[in-house]
Amino acid sequence: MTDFPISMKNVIGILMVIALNLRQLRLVDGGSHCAGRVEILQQGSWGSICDDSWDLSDAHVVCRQLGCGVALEATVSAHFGEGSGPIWLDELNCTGEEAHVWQCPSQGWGQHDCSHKEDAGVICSGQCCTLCTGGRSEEGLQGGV
Ligand SMILES: [Ca+2]
Ligand SMILES: [Ca+2]
Repeated sequence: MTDFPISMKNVIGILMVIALNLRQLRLVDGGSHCAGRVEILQQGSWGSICDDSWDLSDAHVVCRQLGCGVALEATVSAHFGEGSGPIWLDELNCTGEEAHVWQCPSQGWGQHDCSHKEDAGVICSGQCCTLCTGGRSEEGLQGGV
């Protein structure tokens, strides 16, 4: 057991990465895991995203993150019903290239001027394209995204 190169510092670093990755994303009340109200698990609470500045670029990041292809529609005004937890993010300004939706510029966790009447949602193209082709060839299907 002398060749065990991971120091305690490394272990703590790894655990912190794991803890950060416990943040989760889901779509609810849309009838499929690829459509619905956007909810993020942060600090142990599922919360929603405000529809201010919510558009297809933001929605694309959500769809890709979930393995659901591309976004067909970014829905606003609680199209999929109102959430009940915190409103975690507002004024999202994704370029569409982010790997995780919480990496997009926003006002910051919990910083918003919204109510759940403004919960953002998304309708994604679905899981088939990603699973069947390995992930990248879904681009172009939607022409002009
Ligand atoms: Ca936006
Ligand atoms: Ca706002």
